[in-house]
Amino acid sequence: MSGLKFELKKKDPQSKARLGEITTGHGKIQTPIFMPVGTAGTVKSVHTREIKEDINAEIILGNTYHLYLRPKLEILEKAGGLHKFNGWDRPILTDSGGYQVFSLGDMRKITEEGVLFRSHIDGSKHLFTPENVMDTQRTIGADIIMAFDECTPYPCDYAYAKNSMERTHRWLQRCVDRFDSTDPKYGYHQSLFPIVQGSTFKDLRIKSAETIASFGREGNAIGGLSVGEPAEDMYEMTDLVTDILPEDKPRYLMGVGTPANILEGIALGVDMFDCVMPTRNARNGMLFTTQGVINIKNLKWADDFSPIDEELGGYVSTFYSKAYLRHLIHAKEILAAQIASIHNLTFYLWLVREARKHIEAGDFREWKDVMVKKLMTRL
Ligand code: PRF
Repeated sequence: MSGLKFELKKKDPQSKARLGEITTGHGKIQTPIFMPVGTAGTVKSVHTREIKEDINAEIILGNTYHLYLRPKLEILEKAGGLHKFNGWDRPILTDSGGYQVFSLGDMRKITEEGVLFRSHIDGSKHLFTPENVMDTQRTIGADIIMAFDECTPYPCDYAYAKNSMERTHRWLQRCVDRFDSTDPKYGYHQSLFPIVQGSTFKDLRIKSAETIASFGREGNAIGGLSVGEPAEDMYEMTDLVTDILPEDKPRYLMGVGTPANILEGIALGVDMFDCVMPTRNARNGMLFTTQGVINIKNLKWADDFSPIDEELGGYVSTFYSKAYLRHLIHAKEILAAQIASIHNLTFYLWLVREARKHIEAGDFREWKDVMVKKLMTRL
């Protein structure tokens, strides 16, 4: 069973952007990459075949918190893991619950042992510890699994951020001990990525990045950002951290973000991104297009029979018109969520593919500066 491989193929001369390739037990991932979020084992309103063939996603995300509560581990284990359960045979990454217990669970109580919380589904009580979260992610069977951390809220005072970061580091040691003393359940390798925290404090971010790097794992993540802080702070912290995390391992910026955030993150040396934005906003009528952002609910689209996004290409974006999608959204038709989600995800995967092309061509920086402005235009 071979480990995760990361090949660094090219570096952009005018930024920290990199082109790479990750090899997992379920195939290769070209980086920089965007990972559609499939919280409960499904990318909401999108078929597995569409994620593969229309959107061309190379890896999707699942959430430990949700899958543990429902359908529960017994079912996932009986299925032979999440890949078998949902039919997705490319790579999967699972988040540890270190974010969801804080954003979704009621009555969370954090102790050195772990986090006690109540299920948002039925109010039942559960304890997540670094150890049981590793076991749970072994059972779900993702190719890449995340360490159990605390994502600090924003704003957050220095003392809280420091204590929390130090506890996240202690939890990481416990995650590593458990993970390294257990085996994968389904015959392919799993990799554990640790997570940098430290809120928006420079010295804490530096300390955390150094600590995380010293564990020498197969990849590293940056957490605790995109939680309400100004974008400049997010970029400044990311910049500091990517200077410290090893160059020869993939770097994952968790829960980020808008198309512009992703391009800036790539310029700062990040290789992997995930965000609910393309799917969640799709369901509310917000479309990301090659020409800028559209609120498809607006009256101005009522009789616009042009394709959703001609330049983007792809089946739904060229087959359906803006006027028709606007009608479906207003009529609260299920098809609206399907078309809008597939369109937005096709756009996000197009965006990272274009970024890779421009890193390859050596003009990423110039392209990124023009693109960021264009993508923020409201049409
Ligand atoms: N930790 C974990 N998951 C996350 C985050 C984090 O800090 C974030 C922060 N944006 C998103 N998802 N475990």
